[in-house]
Amino acid sequence: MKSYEVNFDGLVGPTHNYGGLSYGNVASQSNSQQSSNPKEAALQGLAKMKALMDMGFQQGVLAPQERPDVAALRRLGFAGSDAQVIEQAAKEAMPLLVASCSASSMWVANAATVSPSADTADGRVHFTAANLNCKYHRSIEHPTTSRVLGAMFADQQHFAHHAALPAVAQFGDEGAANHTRFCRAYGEAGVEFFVFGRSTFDSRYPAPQKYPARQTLEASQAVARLHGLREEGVVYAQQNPSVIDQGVFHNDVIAVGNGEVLFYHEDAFLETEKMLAELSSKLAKVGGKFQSVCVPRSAVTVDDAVRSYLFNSQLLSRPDGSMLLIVPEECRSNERVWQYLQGLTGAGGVIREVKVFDLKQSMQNGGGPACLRLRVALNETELAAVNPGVIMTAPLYDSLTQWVERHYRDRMTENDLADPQLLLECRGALDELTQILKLGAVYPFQIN
Ligand code: SUG
Repeated sequence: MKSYEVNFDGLVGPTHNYGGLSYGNVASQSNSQQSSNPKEAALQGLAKMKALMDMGFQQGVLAPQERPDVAALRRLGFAGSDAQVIEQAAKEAMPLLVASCSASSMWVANAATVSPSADTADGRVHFTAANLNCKYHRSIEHPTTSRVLGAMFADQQHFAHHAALPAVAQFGDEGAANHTRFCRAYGEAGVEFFVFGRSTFDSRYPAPQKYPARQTLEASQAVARLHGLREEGVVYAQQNPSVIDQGVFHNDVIAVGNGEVLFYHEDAFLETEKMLAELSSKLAKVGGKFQSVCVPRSAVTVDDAVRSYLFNSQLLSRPDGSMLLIVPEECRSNERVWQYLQGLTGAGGVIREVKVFDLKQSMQNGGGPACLRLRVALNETELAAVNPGVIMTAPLYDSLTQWVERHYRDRMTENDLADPQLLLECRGALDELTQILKLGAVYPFQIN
């Protein structure tokens, strides 16, 4: 049976802004308070989806969330009508209003961890929504994420959904940003690779000194248990704490994998040799031949990687078995990175082509091509069971582009977030979106 990797990209929501909310994420901190352009952000994301679809890849779309999140503000004690809640928060606690307005759900690599059916004990595709509890503005995403994923992958015969892990730092879980799967073919059993930043209960693992390690080993282990993964099909590795302290807040900022290939920076992991050997022997047991492509620090520094997002790229398989790397424009403007990429594609290795996309609006908050997509490996039968409303087609691209043009502002600053009219605009837009994507009622304003 045929199988595919389907990339579901997060559609950027209408409140996209630069709130400076993510300590440890260099771009988010350095662009704080700049004015943003939500319309351009959404169109940049849609252009990437369309381009991948046109290249023959399976592409889907994941809906944004209701923002401002008035219900979240009410839980923090703001009361009255929706407009009063927003006005009061703007007056008394602007950082909370900004957090409740973040369009951060666009980075759907953090929406969930997904295990394909070939890896799981019950033969279903398993999803665990990420609790994202390291940052308040992201910790409020998972209830709606679960409803949206439930509406996209509704068929219980093929899809199993798990609620987010307990919402405490000990089980900090950032979803697929710290998870990669290696396999010979998408429909065959593979090796799931979980990368964590620290351990909650075992003090032998070192931790970063400056910035938070968002993913714990215990969270990764819980997800592997929930998904019914075999021990032989799982590898855990620790991220190098010193790169976290240099701004590598997720593993997908320093490594990316696809098929039998891991593309990574020399400084990405601890005990790299041991980890590579384990990946290689476990993949061999399911018939695969592991290959690693290490980028030396002498060619690209960790700082270059953080600024250019070289590793936050999409590594995609082409029909001839070679691979294509989708990188952000910032890779072309970094001389060392661009030179490295020219050498890489010219060397006759597995990565043969690089395609560049302008995703500046998202990049300025620390979200590159890989952050914007959730990978779901599906066989033909499972793909047919996905809600067809969320699979990208030329007509869907046209309707989403027109929808963005109709509803989105082209400039957003902190003052705009305090405008109660924005809430009405967003709800109107999202109500229409759920009809376009055939999701049913998924937003708090639609179900309460
Ligand atoms: O969680 N930025 C996101 C970026 C997530 C990138 N995802 C992956 N690497 N997979 C984060 O730090 C910034 C929001 C603000 O500052 O307005 C933010 O949430």
